[in-house]
Amino acid sequence: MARMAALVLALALALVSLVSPCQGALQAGFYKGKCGKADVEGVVRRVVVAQFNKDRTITAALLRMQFHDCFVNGCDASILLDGKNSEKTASPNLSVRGYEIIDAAKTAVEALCPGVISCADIIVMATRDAVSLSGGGQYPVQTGRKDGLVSLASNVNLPGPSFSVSQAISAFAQKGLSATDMVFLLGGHTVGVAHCSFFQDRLYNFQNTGKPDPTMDPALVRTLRSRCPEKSKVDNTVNLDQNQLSALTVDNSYYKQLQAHRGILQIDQELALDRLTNATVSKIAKSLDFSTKFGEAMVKLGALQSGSPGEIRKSCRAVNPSRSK
Ligand code: HEM
Ligand SMILES: *[C@@H]1O[C@H](CO)[C@@H](O)[C@H](O)[C@H]1NC(C)=O
Ligand SMILES: CC(=O)N[C@H]1CO[C@H](CO)[C@@H](O)[C@@H]1O
Repeated sequence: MARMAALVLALALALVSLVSPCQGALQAGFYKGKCGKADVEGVVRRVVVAQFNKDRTITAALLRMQFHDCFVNGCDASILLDGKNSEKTASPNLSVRGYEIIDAAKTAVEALCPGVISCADIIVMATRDAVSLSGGGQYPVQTGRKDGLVSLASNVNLPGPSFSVSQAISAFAQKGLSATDMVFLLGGHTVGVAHCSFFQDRLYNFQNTGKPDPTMDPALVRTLRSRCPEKSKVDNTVNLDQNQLSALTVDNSYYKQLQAHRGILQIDQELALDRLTNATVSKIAKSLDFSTKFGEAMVKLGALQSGSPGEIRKSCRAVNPSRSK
């Protein structure tokens, strides 16, 4: 009897998956059985582990890459396309890096089953693996994305580092992400670096006052001024998480630093001060389950889709030849 019910249920599910449109149907383990016996996620993970062992900063590179890919036109690997006016040439992309990690993973999966695994999915899988290697959780990613056919610098509408909290909230709301999702996602700044040019104004001439940002810990102002001299030609970098012990670790110390007025970007610091987000920051700073919640927010970021048809690219850097003509 129970077996009968299970059979009926399985049939019903099979039917539902047949009639529902493939576009947008992301699921955990999408590639299971689609590449012979190969464990696609395991193959990607091995590539990421090898790269991570050479350079622990790839976690930051991949997190930022996923944000920039998913936030512009959905997660469709449009960030990866080379070309004169493609997204990666837009100024907010200036320092997006890690393209070679995606190329290496793509080469590894293409060798097993060509034309099956999308570059968009590789970004999301590789980011998850790097996050877990850096002390975050091993969250279950969804896969089944197609790679986009369009990448235009003029479509890049990412929020800027001096956005107010309410401006940033509305930018995220336009993508269906809540203020809480946004606070968790900005937790990506628990790793990685920012160039002086993105926060220089806070050190010397905040909002044309001729003074530093009064919300920044004066000791941090001094440290950052020596790293970022006022009239320097070189654009140095500093850690986004100013707890030097955990600057490479995915944990909640970023939020604790914000509470100590040691945020680097203006938007970082404002999260802890604005009444729209300060309660969430306090909660996360005290919490023990940041990894889990961060993973859930990354899955939501990964669910953003453009709705336009796509393909499985042969090379992550170019649309397939039959299309590009
Ligand atoms: C309001 C939203 C956001 C703004 C304004 C913003 C802005 C920035 C800026 C200005 C930088 C410095 C870039 C540089 O100096 O080269 C940066 C770095 C970074 N961002 Fe964001 N970001 C936002 C959201 C996010 C999200 C949602 C994630 C990921 C979940 C993320 C992950 C990163 C990482 C990991 C870095 C360091 C990259 C590296 O070390 O190579 N950011 N962000
Ligand atoms: C958030 O900020 C508001 C206004 O600045 C303040 O009244 C409130 O107590 C703060 N809440 C928390 C949880 O810090
Ligand atoms: C990696 C990459 O293509 N970066 C580009 C980002 O945008 C600037 C111009 O805005 C280009 O010069 C970079 O090459």
